[in-house]
Amino acid sequence: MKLDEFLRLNAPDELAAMTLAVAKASVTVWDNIPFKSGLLAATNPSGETQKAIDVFSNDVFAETLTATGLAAEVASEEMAEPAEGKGRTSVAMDPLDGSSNVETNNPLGSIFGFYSKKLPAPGRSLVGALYVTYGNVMTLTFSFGKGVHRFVAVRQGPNMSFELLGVDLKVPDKPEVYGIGGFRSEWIPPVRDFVDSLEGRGMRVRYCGTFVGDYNQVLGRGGVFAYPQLVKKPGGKLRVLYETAPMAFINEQAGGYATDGRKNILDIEPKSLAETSPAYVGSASLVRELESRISTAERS
Ligand code: AFP
Repeated sequence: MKLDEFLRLNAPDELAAMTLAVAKASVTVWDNIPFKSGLLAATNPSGETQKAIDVFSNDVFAETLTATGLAAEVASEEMAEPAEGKGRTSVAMDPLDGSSNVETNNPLGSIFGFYSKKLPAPGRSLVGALYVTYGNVMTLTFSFGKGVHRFVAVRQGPNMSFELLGVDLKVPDKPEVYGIGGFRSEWIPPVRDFVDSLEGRGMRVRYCGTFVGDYNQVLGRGGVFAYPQLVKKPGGKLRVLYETAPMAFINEQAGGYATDGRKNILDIEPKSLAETSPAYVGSASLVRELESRISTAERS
């Protein structure tokens, strides 16, 4: 089944239209990555001068979403102020997640949260979320509150289509992988102790340094991705609106759990667009165990 048909049957009209717009724009971003990676000349096939890939992807997605007429605002890691629109849905995006991985050809991604309220807003006001992976294949994984679904981009000659890869994806019960960001020496002690216990349970470390890529394998294999609270950086690194809340929404729809160490990430009420939170995301029982270890350590 193709993406447009699936969305027509399974998504509210506005979200369907914005998802199709993001899908189209993500192909443009993907096609331009080689020209921004330093591998090829700094001009694209049309002879246009290239911007850095993160600025380029921000502009492509912001312009595309604004042009749908459905966005009330589009906020992004790359913009100081949101782009205003005339629609009802607020979009928060990380247009190129993992951009420091461009040169080494590690996976990259894009993350979108569709909020029913003006930003900054809590994850509980998300009506949909979506992430794109630019890996060995390009995929779109999304939820509008009724399960998590995935499409893959397929190019045949000049035509690009998105074909259904999976419906109602679930984080497997048996966890296999973990990936934790930041320096180990700076993790808070309960996180260090927890991670030390994982190999004894048969889990393997798998970490690429892109949230989308690291979470994507957790969704496929079960486990946990974390960018934890650090001793000197209690707020961690990842941004609530653009990154942790949309991924927590998808993860919850896949049967998983995501916490900032104290509460569900979706219950965070960010005070600013750029607010960060620690993030522990993945298989429900594993992440709940970690949350309880953190709260026990805080009480003692
Ligand atoms: P960049 O976009 O600067 O590459 O950062 C990526 C990211 O925000 C997120 O995608 C990763 O999970 C995290 O940072 C990795 O951070 P560390 O490099 O500190 O592990």
